[in-house]
Amino acid sequence: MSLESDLQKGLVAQSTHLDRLINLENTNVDDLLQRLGMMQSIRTVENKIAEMRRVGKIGGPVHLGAGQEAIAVGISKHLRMSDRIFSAHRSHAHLLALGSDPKALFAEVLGRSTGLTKGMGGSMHLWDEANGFYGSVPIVAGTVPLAVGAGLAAKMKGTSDIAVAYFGDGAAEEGVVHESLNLASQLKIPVLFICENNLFSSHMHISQRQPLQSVARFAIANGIKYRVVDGNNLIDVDSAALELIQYARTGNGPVFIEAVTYRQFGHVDWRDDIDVGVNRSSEDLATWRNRDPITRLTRALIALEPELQQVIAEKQVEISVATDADWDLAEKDPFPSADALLGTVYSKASK
Ligand SMILES: Cc1ncc(C[n+]2csc(CCOP(=O)(O)OP(=O)(O)O)c2C)c(N)n1
Ligand SMILES: [Mg+2]
Repeated sequence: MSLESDLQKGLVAQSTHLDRLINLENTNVDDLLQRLGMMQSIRTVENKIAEMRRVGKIGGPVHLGAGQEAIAVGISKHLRMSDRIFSAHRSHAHLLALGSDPKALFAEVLGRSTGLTKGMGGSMHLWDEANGFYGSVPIVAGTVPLAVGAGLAAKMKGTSDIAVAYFGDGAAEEGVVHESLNLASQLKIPVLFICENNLFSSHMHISQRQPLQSVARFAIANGIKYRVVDGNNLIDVDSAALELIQYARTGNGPVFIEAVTYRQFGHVDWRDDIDVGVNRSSEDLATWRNRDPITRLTRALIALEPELQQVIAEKQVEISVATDADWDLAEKDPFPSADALLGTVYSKASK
C-alpha cells in the first residue's frame, strides 16, 4: 500500500508511511543540520508570533503552519532567486525558507513601516521580491493563476526559471485551480503546483468535502507529472522537488507535488485546541505531533550520530536568542505615517 492509496481511502491517520524513521542513506549531515536549523528557525518565529498574538501585541489574525515546515524547506533548496514564488494565507514558512528576514516579517505583523509590505498588509499580505517571493494573498487559490502567468512570462523570455504555487487542499476546491492546471498543461508552462494537503479547509475535514482525499487526482486528470509525498519527511519532499523542478526547468511543462501534512495550531491564531471538538480530536493531534517534521529529522540524525543531540540543542538556543532579538528590534520600528497610506493604494498615472 502506498501513501497515495492510504490517502485516497481516508486512512492517513493510521498510515505507517508517516511514522517510519526517516532514512538518511546517501545524505549529507551538514546539509541536513543546516536545513533542520531552518525548520527550527521557522518554528521559533511562528511560536513567537503565536505568543505575541495571544498577549495582544499583534492586532490582525495569523495563520500558523507549525508542523508543515519540511515542505517549504524541502522545496526551497531547489529554487533560485529568479524563480517566482506565490502563496496564500498560511505562508510564513514559504517566505522564510527562501531566506527572507524574520525581523521584516515581525515588523509586518506589527504594522511597522519596515515590514515586508510597509506595515500595510499584516500576516496574509507578504512580499519579498529580493528573495523571489511574489506575494501571499488571503483569497484562497487567488495566487495560483498568477503563478501560471509568471511561469508563462519566464517561458516567453526563454529563461529556465519556474513559478511555484503553494496552495492547500481547500484551495483545490476552487475552479480557478483547475483552469490553471489545464492551461499550464496545454501550454507546457513551467510551474510547480505544490499542494499542502493538511486534510483541513478551515474547520472542515477533507472527508466531509471530497469523495477521495488525494488532491493529486487533479494532476492526473490534466496529464501533469506528479508525486505524492510524506510532507513531514524532509528527505521525501527534497527528492520529489529535485526531480520535478528539474523536469519543469528543462521545458517539459508543469509538475505537481501533493505533500501530506498536518497543522498543529487551529485554523487561525495561537490556540491548538480550537478545532478539537469540531472535526479534529485531541487523539489525532497527538498522533500528528508524534509525526512532527522537526522531531522526526532530529530522531533520525541522533540515531545516526548520537552526539548531534547536543549540537541541535545548542542551535535551538542560538535561534531562540536571535528570534527574541529580532522581535525586540521590530517593536521599536515606527508605524507608517498617515500620508503613506494612499501611496501604496494608487499608482501615479504616467502622462
Ligand atoms: C475565495 C475564498 N473563499 C473562502 C475563504 C475563507 N477561507 C480562508 S482560509 C480557508 C481554508 C483554506 O484551506 P486550505 O486551502 O486547505 O488551506 P489551509 O488553511 O489548510 O492551509 C477558507 C475557506 C477565503 N479566504 N477566500
Ligand atoms: Mg488545508
